[in-house]
Amino acid sequence: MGSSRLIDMLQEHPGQYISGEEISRRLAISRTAVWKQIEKLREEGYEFESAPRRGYRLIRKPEKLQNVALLYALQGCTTFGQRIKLLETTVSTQEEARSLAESGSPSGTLVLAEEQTGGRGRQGRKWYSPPGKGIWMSLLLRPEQQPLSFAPQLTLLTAVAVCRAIRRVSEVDAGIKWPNDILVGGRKVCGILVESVGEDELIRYCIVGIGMNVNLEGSELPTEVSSIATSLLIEGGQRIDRSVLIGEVVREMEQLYELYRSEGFAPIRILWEALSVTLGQRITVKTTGGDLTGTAMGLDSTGALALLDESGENRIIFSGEVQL
Ligand code: BT5
Repeated sequence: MGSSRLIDMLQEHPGQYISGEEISRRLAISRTAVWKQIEKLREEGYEFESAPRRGYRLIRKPEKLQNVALLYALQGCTTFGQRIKLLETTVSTQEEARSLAESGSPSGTLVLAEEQTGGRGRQGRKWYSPPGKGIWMSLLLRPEQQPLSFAPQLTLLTAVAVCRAIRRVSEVDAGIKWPNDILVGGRKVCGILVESVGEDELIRYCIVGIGMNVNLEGSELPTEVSSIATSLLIEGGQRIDRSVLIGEVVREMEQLYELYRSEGFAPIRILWEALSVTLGQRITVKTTGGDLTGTAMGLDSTGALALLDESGENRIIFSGEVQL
């Protein structure tokens, strides 16, 4: 309690020193108690400058996600992100979201964690999710009367939302690699995993997992992925307020989902194609039926990738791994 009053006091005068004496007087605690509180706050990630006689000033607040900041960033959303579960650490936010879905949580519920110990990608691959500097989140959606084929389109819609959000909060030129990667300069900054549970050919619920490397330094990227991965900090040279970025992603998703509901996949497809780094490229796609090489032409009306293969034949690919 005491330390939050101290923070309030330092924030009232941004950038200015407040003397230890004044703090002690205003909080009615001893000078030693002031010093102890400052030390405790330093351990929590606050950074202060202290100077003899002048006192203390706040330089940087910890980068922890906080409910208040998230609620503020999510202003304007009406269903997405209206319930938030914020965790310090968890195995995977996908699992948390799934159990919330099964216990009746509403569409739009958002699960976030500072760290995942068992974050996952597609086909059981690992997703590295070190603490404090990334966005590891899962959004529960309960689409009404949507066929199972909606899930791949939701992946593409999410990629558009993430890309637009990144471009809005940073100078970073993010692009989409079909179907679920966001790349910057050829390296992966974000991955998307949509899992769905269906019943009678219709979707009961979807869980949209988004993993984004935000404020990780080069040395903080796990060595296993350091040659293929990057972060927004590395690319843009600027720390980004994760709450703000989360707000942008979720708001974009809500708006694009509304667009999808009123006009179908066609406008999403146009936005996706404009942000794609895959189109026009000669690529090889690893599919369960073998490798296919050709030029990526675009998306078909369902969201599958249209490829003009080396014999001049048009191929439609529903799932696979693209190698650029
Ligand atoms: C993905 O899978 O890209 C989907 C990742 C989804 C992660 C989110 S985080 C919140 C939610 N909770 C979860 O448990 N998951 C979701 P895929 O296309 O299969 O790519 C996985 C591959 O990306 C790995 O095999 C690595 O090569 C690489 N990779 C792993 N961690 C990475 C990271 N932090 N940054 C960049 N690349 C990474």
